[in-house]
Amino acid sequence: MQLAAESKIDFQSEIYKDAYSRINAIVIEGEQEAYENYIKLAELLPETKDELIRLSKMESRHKKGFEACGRNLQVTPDLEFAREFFSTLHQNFQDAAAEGKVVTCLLIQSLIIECFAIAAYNCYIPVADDFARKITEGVVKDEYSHLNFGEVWLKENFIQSKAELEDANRQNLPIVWRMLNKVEKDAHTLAMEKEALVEDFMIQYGEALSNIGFTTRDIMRMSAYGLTA
Ligand code: Y39
Ligand code: FE
Ligand code: FE
Ligand code: FE
Repeated sequence: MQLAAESKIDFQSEIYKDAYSRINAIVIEGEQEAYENYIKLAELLPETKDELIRLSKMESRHKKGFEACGRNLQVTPDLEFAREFFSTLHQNFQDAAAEGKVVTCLLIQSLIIECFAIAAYNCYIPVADDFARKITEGVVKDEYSHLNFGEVWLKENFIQSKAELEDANRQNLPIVWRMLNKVEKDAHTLAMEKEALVEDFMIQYGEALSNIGFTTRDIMRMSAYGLTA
């Protein structure tokens, strides 16, 4: 692992800042969409409304934190790039919400997107500038609690959710792989390796599926959909 303090990452170089304008935007846009998604989930799950509104507020705090990280490096986030980056996953969430498919919404936001965030933030922390590292360390703790919310709800409702989860996994896991391919080069410029992102994502996601109630055999089968992206 490369550590920022010991390596020669030049946070002020144009190459670094150019890559940061896209990665920082992805994170800002991701946090904004996560905020909106938890508000939508609060409507769909009125019995856990207060908890979900609390999670949505955490997401908007995360967004403010990452906006500060961009400002600190004097980088302007490329939000148009970021909206395009999330558009397919975003549309799938919107479509599912419109149909009242709460299980699909939870799989997209609380499992897939949260695992993606945890993988990205874990890989970023060791190579971040000091300012961004402190912010990201605080954020990643929250993301584990968001993932936990999804796991607990889906575990409690596993039998009636299983088929929809498998379907939603088949439709959405390949999208994450395509997203990873689109950021691979910029992530590398920030000293984050795609292999490490994939590894961390699959560990988190596999553990989540296991906690919900899927067997190892199910998890292997479901994970294979990532590979065909
Ligand atoms: O739940 C959340 O806060 C998730 C919205 C945030 C998503 C962050 C996605 C990060 C992907 C970055 C890819 C960098 C290699
Ligand atoms: Fe967040
Ligand atoms: Fe989150
Ligand atoms: Fe490398």
